[in-house]
Amino acid sequence: MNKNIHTFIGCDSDYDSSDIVIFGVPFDGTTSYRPGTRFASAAIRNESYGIETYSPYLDKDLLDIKVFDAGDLEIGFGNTEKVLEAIEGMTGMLLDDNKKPLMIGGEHLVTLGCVRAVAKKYPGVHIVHFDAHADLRNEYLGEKLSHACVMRRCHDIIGDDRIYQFGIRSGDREEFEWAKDHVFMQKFNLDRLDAVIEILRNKPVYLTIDLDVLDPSVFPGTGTPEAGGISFNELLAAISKVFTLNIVAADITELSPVYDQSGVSTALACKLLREMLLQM
Ligand SMILES: [Mn+2]
Repeated sequence: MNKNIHTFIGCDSDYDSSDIVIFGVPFDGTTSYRPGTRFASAAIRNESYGIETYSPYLDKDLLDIKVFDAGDLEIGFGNTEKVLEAIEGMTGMLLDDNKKPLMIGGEHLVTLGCVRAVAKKYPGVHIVHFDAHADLRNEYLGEKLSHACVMRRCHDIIGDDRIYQFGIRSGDREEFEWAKDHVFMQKFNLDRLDAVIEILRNKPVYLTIDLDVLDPSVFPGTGTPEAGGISFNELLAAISKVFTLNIVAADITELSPVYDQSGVSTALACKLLREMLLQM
């Protein structure tokens, strides 16, 4: 008899022997349009049993690597700063234990908690950011801690020329103007990724994937769908390049399973997570 353990498929190694640690943050407290990302990490664990542990893309298997699934952070709603502190604490502990954190959101603001911890450990960290949205507002509806401001808050910490955005096709005029002087922004697609990879070689890199970078036709399960996105194969090829860099931590955010009754979006997230784990 085995005890009932519910992890992402193939990720049931113990903490001490694991190199990578997954944790979920079921938080969507600042979501402005359609909430629901709080259900993403549980859905990803559930539906992960629908995919294989083996990746034919990489000829690697989750059963051959050591990953600890720490479950979901216990968080309250109503105090965003407290949630971010919990994420920062968790990430900092994992980094101190020489683990690579892979966080499952949640809305995109959760990235800020992780980046706070990563920037303390690796002051020279750079961020690679895939998203439909610039997320560069200084405030949104009077709130500075908002999913719509997350990359701006990361910029507050790490400064100019450290954030590399791809796939961006939504934001207000001010964000796009501000971006010109402070971040690298590739609008609409993944062009120039190869050049960025060369710039970031030998630097510590944080990878954040807002899944709405994908076209809503392949990924409808998200709160703020934005037409004109990239394909799954394009994202897969891109992250394979990004993982040739020194990735010190990563996240995937903004899956909102309830908006895709077909379950395809969750299945896609599971597959992407497997490919990330195998390359991390
Ligand atoms: Mn987005």
